[in-house]
Amino acid sequence: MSLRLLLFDVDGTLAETEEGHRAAWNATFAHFGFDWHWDFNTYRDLLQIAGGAERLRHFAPADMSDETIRAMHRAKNARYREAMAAGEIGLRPGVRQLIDAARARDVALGIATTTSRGNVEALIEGTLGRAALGWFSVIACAEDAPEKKPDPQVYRVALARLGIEGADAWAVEDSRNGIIAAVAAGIRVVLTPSLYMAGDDPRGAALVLDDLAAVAPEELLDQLGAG
Ligand code: XBP
Ligand code: MG
Repeated sequence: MSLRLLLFDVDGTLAETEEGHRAAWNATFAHFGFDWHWDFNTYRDLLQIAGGAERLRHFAPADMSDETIRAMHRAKNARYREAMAAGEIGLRPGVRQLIDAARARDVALGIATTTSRGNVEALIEGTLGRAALGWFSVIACAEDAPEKKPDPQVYRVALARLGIEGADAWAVEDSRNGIIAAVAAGIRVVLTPSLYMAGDDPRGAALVLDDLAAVAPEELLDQLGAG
C-alpha cells in the first residue's frame, strides 16, 4: 500500500465550482424563459443528485422533454466554461501546492469526476494553464463513466486506464457521494468538505481536513505513503 496515484475530484474539490454552475443555471433558466431561480439552499438539496442534467430532470416538470433538458444543460455548460476559462473561480487552498509536490515526487496525478471533459479542461486552463492538462496521467469524466457517483465506475475507469490497484491510490473528495464512490473502488479518501457539503457525513474518509492547506504538502504526501 503505497501512494502511486493521487486522484482529484473536480467540483467542490479542486475549486468551489458549484457557485459557477448555479449562476450558469440561473442565467440559462432566464434565457429559456423560465422564472426559476436556484438559491443556495435549493441547490444544496439538489446536489444530492449527481449530474447537472439529472438534477434538472429531477427539478423540472415531468412533461419537459429530454431534448429540452439536454439543450439547457448544454447552454449551462457553455456559460460555465466561459466563466471558468476567464479564471473567475480559483483553486481551493493547498491544491496547487499538493499538485506541485506530488509531481516532484513522481506520484501520478489523475482526475475522477462526474462532470464533462470540457468543464474539466476549462477549469484547469483557467487556473493552472493549458499545459497543466498534461500533468494528469488520466482524466476520467462523465463521457467515460455514465454511472455517476456514488457509483464507483469513474474511479474504476481511472484505475484501469493506468493499471493501478485501488490500494495504491488515494482520492481527494469533497462530498458524501464522492467518498462512497472512491471507497467502493478500493481507494482511500482525503475529505476536504466543500461549501455545499459542510456538515455532511464524513464516515468512510480515512483523513478529513478543512482544506489541503491544513497540512504541509510534503507531510501530507508522507502520510499518504508517497515514496
Ligand atoms: C459534481 C456534480 C456535477 C456538477 C455539475 O460531482 O455532481 O453534476 O454539479 O456538472 P462530483 P455537470 O464533484 O462528485 O464529481 O452539469 O457537468 O453535471
Ligand atoms: Mg465533488
